[in-house]
Amino acid sequence: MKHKFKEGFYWGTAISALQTEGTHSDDGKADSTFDVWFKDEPERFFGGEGNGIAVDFYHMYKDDIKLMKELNHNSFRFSIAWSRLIPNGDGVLNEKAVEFYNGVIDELLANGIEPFICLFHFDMPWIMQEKGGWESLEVVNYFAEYAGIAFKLFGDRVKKWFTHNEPIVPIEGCYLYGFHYPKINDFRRGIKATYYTILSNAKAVKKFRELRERGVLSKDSTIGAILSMSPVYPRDENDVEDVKAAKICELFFTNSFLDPMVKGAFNKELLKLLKTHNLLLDFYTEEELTIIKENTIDFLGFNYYFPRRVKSKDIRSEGEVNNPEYFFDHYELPERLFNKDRGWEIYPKGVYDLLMLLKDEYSNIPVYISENGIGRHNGDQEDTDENGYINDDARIEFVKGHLNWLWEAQESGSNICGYHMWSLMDNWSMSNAFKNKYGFLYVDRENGLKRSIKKSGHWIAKVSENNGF
Ligand code: BGP
Repeated sequence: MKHKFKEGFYWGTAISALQTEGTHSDDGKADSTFDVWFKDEPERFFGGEGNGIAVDFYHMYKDDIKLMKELNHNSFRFSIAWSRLIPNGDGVLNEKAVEFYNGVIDELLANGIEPFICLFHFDMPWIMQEKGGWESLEVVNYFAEYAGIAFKLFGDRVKKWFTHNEPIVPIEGCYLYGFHYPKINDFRRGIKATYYTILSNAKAVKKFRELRERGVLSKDSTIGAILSMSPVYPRDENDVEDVKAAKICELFFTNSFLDPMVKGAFNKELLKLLKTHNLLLDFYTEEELTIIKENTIDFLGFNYYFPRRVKSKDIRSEGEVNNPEYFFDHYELPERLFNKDRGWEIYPKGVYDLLMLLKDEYSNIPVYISENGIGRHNGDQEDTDENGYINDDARIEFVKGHLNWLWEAQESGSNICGYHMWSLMDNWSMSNAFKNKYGFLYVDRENGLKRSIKKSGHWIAKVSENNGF
């Protein structure tokens, strides 16, 4: 076998609460921004479908865990819905939520699957949004309190924790490009929310460390964050302006979160750029900067879907900077391989380039791929045979390509320790609703949400069993 992964390599998948659990508000869950937004503007969601019962992981988790076992998972990432666990936001627990998450954790452990828990995967409780969401220091403190509660409730069994999933996405969606509620287009507010999200990470990490030191959490528990990462490539690496454009893009989309979370300090070049454009806000305190400095993450998860390709501006920007694209244009590689259902370029080597960046510039922090995958709409349909079996060879090729480069990175000294695919099963997503199907499991929404394993699921089961391919 050529591609053998190191011992203890984590194999599995990821899901999030919002996208799979289903709301089930009769069991005490309060609204998140997505619930409210859907009530107001259902037309913003593909097919006019809200998350509703999603794929009902809330009731079907035991059977889903059986299927994970068939896929030979040794680990699995899911998220807690803050608005389910603490519906009023004030520390009073929803016992049904505690029961549900305990059930999931215990069932995973009974099946030899290590739980990885993420605290925030896009689903801001409405009550917190009303207090200002990530623009509010009060919400930051509530988040740290929620984190502490979750650590105490579940940390006796869960050893792998994450504060945020792709924290840049709510910034892009809520404050820059309008694809998440409250759909604001205001760079300065986005920068403020970025800062407070970073502070919330550090405060949750601080709480985690205190509890670990006091022996409430086991000594080998670790905490990380999950970032959405794309390598940034200039159109022409010999063109100074293109290279400069790519560098700026990287400052905004990579260094913004990675530097404070891993190195404990904001990137100096990014700060300089913000200052030059009068975007550097001055509401932070020295005490907060110290918290950020002293509470960096133990390990990193990153989600990789596509690379970013960038060129210098065709038309020079003028006036106020209102988003990062003030500084660069996106560029499409004419000969690129891409997923026509989703429009994203497929570039497996990107994963290697990112891992080398972490190795060389971020002290080779322990890292694992926390999402990677291919969202197919017509593709999965076209590959379905007359018995309803999905022969998704394209997904297998996609995974194989990325695993190949992951293995190359391992051989080149990367501290890579696992691979989670997005996703266990087809699920609902923010605004794309049920359009893009990412699962190793097909979910038959016409037939009681019945799950069945796709060809790619059978394939990955073998890879996981053999710890390579
Ligand atoms: C990631 C998110 C996931 C998931 C995925 C696919 O950014 O962390 O939650 O939804 O993207 O996105 P989409 O369903 O929009 O294709």
